[in-house]
Amino acid sequence: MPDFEKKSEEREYTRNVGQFAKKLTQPNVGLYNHLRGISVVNGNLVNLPTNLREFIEENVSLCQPESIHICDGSEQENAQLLRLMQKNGTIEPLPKYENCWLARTNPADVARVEGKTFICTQTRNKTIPTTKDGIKGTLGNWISPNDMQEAINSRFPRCMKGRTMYVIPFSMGPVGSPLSKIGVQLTDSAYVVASMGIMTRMGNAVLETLNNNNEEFVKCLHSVGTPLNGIKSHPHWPCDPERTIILHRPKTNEIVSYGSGYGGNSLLGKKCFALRIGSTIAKREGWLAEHMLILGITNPQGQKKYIVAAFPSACGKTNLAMMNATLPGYKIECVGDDIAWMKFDKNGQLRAINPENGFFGVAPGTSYKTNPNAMETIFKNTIFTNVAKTPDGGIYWEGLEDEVPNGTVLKDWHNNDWVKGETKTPAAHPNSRFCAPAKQCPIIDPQWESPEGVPISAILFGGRRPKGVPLVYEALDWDHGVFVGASMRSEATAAAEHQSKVIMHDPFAMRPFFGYNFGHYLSHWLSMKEKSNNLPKIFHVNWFRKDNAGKFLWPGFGENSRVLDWILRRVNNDDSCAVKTPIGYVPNKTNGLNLDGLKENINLDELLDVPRDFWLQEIEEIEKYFEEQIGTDLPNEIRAHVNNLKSRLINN
Ligand code: OXD
Ligand code: MN
Repeated sequence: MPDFEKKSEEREYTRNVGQFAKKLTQPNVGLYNHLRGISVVNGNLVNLPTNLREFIEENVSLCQPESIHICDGSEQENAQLLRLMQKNGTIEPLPKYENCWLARTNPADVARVEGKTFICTQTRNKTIPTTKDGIKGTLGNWISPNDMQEAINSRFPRCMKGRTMYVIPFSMGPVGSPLSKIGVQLTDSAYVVASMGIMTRMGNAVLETLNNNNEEFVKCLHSVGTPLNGIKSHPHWPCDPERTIILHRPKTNEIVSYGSGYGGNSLLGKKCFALRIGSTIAKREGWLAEHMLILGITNPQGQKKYIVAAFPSACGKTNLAMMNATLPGYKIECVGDDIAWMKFDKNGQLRAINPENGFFGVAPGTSYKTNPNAMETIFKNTIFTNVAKTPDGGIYWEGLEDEVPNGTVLKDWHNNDWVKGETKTPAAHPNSRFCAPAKQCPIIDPQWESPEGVPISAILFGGRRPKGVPLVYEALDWDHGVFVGASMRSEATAAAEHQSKVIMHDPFAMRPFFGYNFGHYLSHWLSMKEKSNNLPKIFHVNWFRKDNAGKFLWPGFGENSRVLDWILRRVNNDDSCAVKTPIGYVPNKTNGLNLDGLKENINLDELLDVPRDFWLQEIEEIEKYFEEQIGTDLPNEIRAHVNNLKSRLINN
């Protein structure tokens, strides 16, 4: 079709949808639920608040779906979506378990795409710090308003042709909590709807809150897209990897995602809303949106405290959040495994909610040995993606070797035969996932949905550091703690498109998730100290230190309760268990860590050592990183801490 004809057809269509939109705003509009070929197959547009109806109409006009489905969040709706996906080959049942499903993605759509994720602000410096000349910035990607519009214009028109547009009203956080926020995602993926139904509170209750309070909502538009040359491979998992783009406009609380159906790219409540847009809202409103687990820990005296912890993707946040403590008398309960929204209350107590409603956990490595509570969580009402399947309709991934005999022929994540003990390629993709309801976790905290949030006593930062970084250390004060968060580094993971094993800077475990300039984010964190006389203490942990032979020095998992015990003692101002080093307080070697009953021999000298040469090099590296990446946006307090650490190391 010549271009001008295409344009005139587009104009005609826009006019039609415009009329459709106009009619929808008139009384009795239910009559028009089947208008101009766009049928509303579930729900009724007339019942929606005007701002939501306008959002839908605009994007119907842009994306031209065949039908609209307003999600109510009911069991029947979910069952209907599952049936549809089964029919289309998107999922298959896992008959070994109760209501569990396996999805296999297009192998080109398996992880978050950090390089294609952008924040849109008028000026670049609002989004990313100004880097030193010639240095490529690694703290997010900026896009101008014009380029964002261009990116949308070149991808979205008619992108939902022949498909259903689902309207997902969802709440991040318990519906109605003062700490919660509402979003509405439009998507053409039933898989996304089913997953959002697990990961968020979704459906009519949220619509009611929107209606009653006339609330603003975060506008999320998502399409799996269609490649320019049409879908050739994997028709059960449409996507457009070459043109995938994830866009955020903080000023208007908008998220626009095109081309991917998987994970953080498409479940827009998670990274896009709860972290990127969330952090910009938090900055405006004076709170914190962080990539942190939340757990409750009760000691043998019955004293309960809550802590949050920020580790980069796939560093064991889910394992820690659901840990079975090995230290007698200790109990861990899980509030959340990935994201914390935190605010100081009027008494200066930091309180946190988990904005999510489910776990989207990395499957490989999860086992009865590493995380029995996750295993108890995931065998009903769960969607697994890119894991392998056993002949009896169960799941399999690397880490479950003890569960399946050698010689068993499985189907790997590509749906090819895979022989246990023989085939050399991984059975499951390294970023394969389970998506399971949080309430199924056997150790879910009784307060996990508390609308006011749980009180936080300690903040942990951490990462995978094979060398030099002790098992645990405590920051000297709040500002120093912010410096520790800013200095975080870790081995890269499979959750994104990076190669493994490189030690990467990942400040606050937020590097891929900042919604605004990291220098300004640091100032925001520093400013929090004005809000309280009772600030949580800040710690850094590293379960992954190795000896010279490459062997882990610490057993990790449930034994990490011993580290939490030390942290609680520090929170309770026990000075007898710590010694001061140039980097902060570490457990003293005589009565620091409680090692009673630990089977392994622990080399405490190596595990807790703070090697001067290593740290002199580390601080050089951190200073270089700050100068190159944050430049003039680095707050003076953080610069002072670089110099202070240097002189403590030199004078020690
Ligand atoms: C996640 C991640 O999926 O951090 O939680 O990548
Ligand atoms: Mn995460």
